Amino acid sequence: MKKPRYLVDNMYTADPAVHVFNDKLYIYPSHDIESGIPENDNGDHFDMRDYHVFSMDDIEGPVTDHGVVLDVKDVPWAGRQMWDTDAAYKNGKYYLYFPVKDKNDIFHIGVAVSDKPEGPFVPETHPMIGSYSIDPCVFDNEDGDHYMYFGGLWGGQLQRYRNNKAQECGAEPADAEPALCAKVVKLSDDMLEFAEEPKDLVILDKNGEPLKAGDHGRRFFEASWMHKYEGKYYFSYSTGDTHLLCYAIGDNPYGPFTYQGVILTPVVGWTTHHSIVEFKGKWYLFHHDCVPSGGKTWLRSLKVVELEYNEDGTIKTIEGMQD
Ligand code: FUB
Repeated sequence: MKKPRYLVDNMYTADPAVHVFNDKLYIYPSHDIESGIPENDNGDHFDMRDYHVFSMDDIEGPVTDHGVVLDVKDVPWAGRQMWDTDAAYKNGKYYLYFPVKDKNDIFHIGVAVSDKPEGPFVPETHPMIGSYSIDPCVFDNEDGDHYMYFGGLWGGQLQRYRNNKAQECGAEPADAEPALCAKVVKLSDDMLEFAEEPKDLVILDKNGEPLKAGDHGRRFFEASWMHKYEGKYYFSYSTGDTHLLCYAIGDNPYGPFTYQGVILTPVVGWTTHHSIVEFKGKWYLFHHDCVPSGGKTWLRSLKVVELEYNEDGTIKTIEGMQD
């Protein structure tokens, strides 16, 4: 597959988390809707209310919609805005992790459980204790441990926190200060809670210095994803206001990670968000853009394109605006 392919044409879908379960691809996206809320820097126009799951037997084949698998009405603690989700498998159960604002408009991360990868999922009665901000990505380290990566700036509220505590007037650091970090945390054995305090996922430049808050072309903004390639850990993410998908490489799930480069140049639309997965011997980048909605940044559409590595393990940059 050399050209990107749109995957879903009867609804708007974004933020794809993709996993191989039982030899099939399962896609866990956000479900974008037109709710009429005006666009702002707080992301209020991303007013999503449920999740669908999709599956594919083949990368070129049909995409099956498994319908609504979790609705905001069924989450007792939820207020509004179901954003980027992810899923994981352990010991015969599937877990759906989702950020949603509580009734005081503060994002937390919830978890819902199913016997099947396609759901439906039954939510726990409370958010994961100690969780905050958005964009959970859950990585199976294939040694019995799962790690969650999370966080997002601006509307994602990460700037309100230091050392996992909410600040009175949380703001981003000054440009010359180290950038705010994505968070990484090991999950409990039962997959329902954090097993420890979340830690900073530090991204270093080639001189071993943490990226600075003013380095908008490289610093973490949102959309964490983790994958492993040839024994190395690849942390990828969006730079937000510079609209790039970038990556950094480390030797273990906690890092530190060293910045490497751009995976995807800007797409049509403000946000960019992705997952990277190996399927039947090839690697794919799932992502989204706003071409089908005519550029409405809150109405996005899923795409997939093949991703290639160079011999040294770096990733070949993909053009976001190719046909
Ligand atoms: O879909 C809402 C938000 O937009 C996600 O949580 C961010 O990553 C961005 O894609």
